[in-house]
Amino acid sequence: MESTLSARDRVGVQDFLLLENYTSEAAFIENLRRRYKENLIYTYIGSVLVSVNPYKELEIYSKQHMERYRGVNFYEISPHIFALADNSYRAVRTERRDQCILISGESGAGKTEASKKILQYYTTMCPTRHNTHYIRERLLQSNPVLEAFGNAKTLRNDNSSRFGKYMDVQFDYKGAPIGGHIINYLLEKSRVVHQNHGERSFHIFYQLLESGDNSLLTRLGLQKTNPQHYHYLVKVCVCVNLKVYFSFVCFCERTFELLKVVASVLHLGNMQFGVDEFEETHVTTDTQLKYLAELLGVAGSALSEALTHKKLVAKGEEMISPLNLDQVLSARDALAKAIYGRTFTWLVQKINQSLVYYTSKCSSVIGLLDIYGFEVFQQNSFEQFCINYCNEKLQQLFIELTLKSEQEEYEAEGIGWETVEYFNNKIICDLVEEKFRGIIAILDEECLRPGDASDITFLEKLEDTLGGHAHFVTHKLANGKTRKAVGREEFRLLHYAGEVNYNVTGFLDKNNDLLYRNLKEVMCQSGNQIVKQCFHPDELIDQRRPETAATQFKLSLAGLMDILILKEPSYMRCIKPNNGKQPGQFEEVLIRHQVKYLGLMENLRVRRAGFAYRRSFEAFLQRYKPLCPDTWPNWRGQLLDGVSTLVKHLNYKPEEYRLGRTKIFIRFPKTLFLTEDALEIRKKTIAITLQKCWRGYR
Ligand code: AOV
Ligand code: MG
Repeated sequence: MESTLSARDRVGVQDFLLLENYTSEAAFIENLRRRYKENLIYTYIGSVLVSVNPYKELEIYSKQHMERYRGVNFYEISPHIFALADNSYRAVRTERRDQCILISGESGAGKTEASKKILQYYTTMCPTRHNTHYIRERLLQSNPVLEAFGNAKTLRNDNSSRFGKYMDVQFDYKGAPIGGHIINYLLEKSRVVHQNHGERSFHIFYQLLESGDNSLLTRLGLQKTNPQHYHYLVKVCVCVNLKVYFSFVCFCERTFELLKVVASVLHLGNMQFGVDEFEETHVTTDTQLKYLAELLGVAGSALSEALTHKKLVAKGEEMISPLNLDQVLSARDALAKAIYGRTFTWLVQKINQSLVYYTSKCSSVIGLLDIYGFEVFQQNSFEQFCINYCNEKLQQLFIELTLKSEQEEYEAEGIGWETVEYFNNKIICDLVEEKFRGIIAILDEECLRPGDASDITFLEKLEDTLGGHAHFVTHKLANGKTRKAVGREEFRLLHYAGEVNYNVTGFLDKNNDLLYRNLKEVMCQSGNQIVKQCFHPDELIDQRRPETAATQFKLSLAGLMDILILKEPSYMRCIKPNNGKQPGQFEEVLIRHQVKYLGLMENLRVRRAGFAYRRSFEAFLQRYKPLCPDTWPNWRGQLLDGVSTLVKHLNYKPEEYRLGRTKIFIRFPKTLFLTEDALEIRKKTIAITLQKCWRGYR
């Protein structure tokens, strides 16, 4: 424990609860800064782990480091992600309580890296059963595959997760990993057809073009050229050095089929169309059509017909009408997005099949949640709206669970609870998801309304319904609620993490997420085994309107909350130190903002409201027993009596501490520091005495 005076001055305290001036934000930031300068990127607030992205490789993740954290009490060595991982693991192993580790923080803060480190810890440190050793490999392998298909370079992060991921790692009664399961949340598939300046599409496209060998590329009808040859990839962008993964053959015997799908998306993007003298739209790139037909295993003529016409079924009769050029282009984009999005889900299913998941009662799980972080760009659209809503939900869960568990602990230990004021973001969650008058409900209503519904009428409806809301602003309503300007096609939400303007353009289309029926029909007949599985003929029979994208997302998040609430949570809160992705740069304004919105000060206040520090009688006695002749070397009676004897010997004043049922609560950090300092001195005298004895013995 970094507790001696000089060490505390240099590297700060390893647990914010021990800050003398715990209500001061300046002291909080100063502590973070000192530690960051010393490459100590982890600090606790009690059991919550706070990390600051180092943006450089640190030598703290080796197997030796892992071993150092195995079975060690949370507070006894310096804070680490492995301590958090091990703590959850011990609860699973010894008490079979299902756990989850919730990692949050804005885009680029280090969530995905953290979740990978946790997985590495489990796959390295846990025992294995001979018949399930392959599970470790598969758990580890799932990451690069999903990252290739679901991550992309954004302005915020070169390896930004564009999908949400919840992964259960399943352990048997001996603590060996025996299975796993992944749930994916809303992939940002619009990225397939459009990227903002300076961003890229999903990694897999570039990986395929950069490292596919010539014969493979020829079979896919692709050329090893600059990615900009492909319309869907044209945006200029610096290269990112990412490892290439084509080793996922073990996941699916269908790697080539999968690459055919990837290639077909690129070909779709390069399709061109012309308008003839009858104003009908036709495919003008026959080579692309030929490749597409071959890769997707469909008839070229059927595909070109389906791309340029729409088929409606009304009262049992089919009506076919030609599409104009704009409609054709958006039908093509819709197809590319559908193919890619569904293939991604297929991939997750394949990985799940290879992982196995036991429903028996003899197992426990640790769930790892790694989602896309809160993000704000110059232009924010439907995707950012969904991503930021997801972050609101997680924040809500964090608030409810940390406060609840704090209160419960006080009750369980029979110690009085003092209420603490805090900002509850439930009001913003409601604003988005409430029935009938939430933003999603209004959006759905506009999507269903026949006639003149448009993105702008959606905006007007929002204004009518939500005009008075404290967290909702538009151009018309901006009466002093906010400092920045709101555009005429925008609405602004005052999120817990900051203000974001959303441009409504495209909201209706993206929420509808429609794919024309005749394109679906063609895909259902695909000879490509993956595409065939992704488009099921039942879809054509079902006349009901599918749930909109936002409603599906809302439902899937509600499902996620149900999963998480049944588990015992651990939290990691990641902080991004600068926007330049640079090591060693601690930008105070940026960090202060995150400390504020992650609610870290409030978290600290709640934890410190009563007592700065608590520890089980057993752990306390074990650590400090050398300080009292009655407890050293061993205490033989009740733990409570032992602790009582010890603190009396140490002269703790009654106002300094309280004994609960199983834990000692210490009010001020100073009490603990003095005890720690005394322990240091005592250990030295013990060592000297032992040396003397040893010499005498010789
Ligand atoms: P994110 O998951 O929180 O963002 P990542 O985990 O992808 O962020 O981290 C972004 C980058 O920061 C990584 O690619 C690394 O270069 C660096 N990094 C993060 N954590 C560490 C670490 N512990 N040690 C060294 N480098 C690190 V997003 O998915 O965009 O919300 O959507
Ligand atoms: Mg990520």
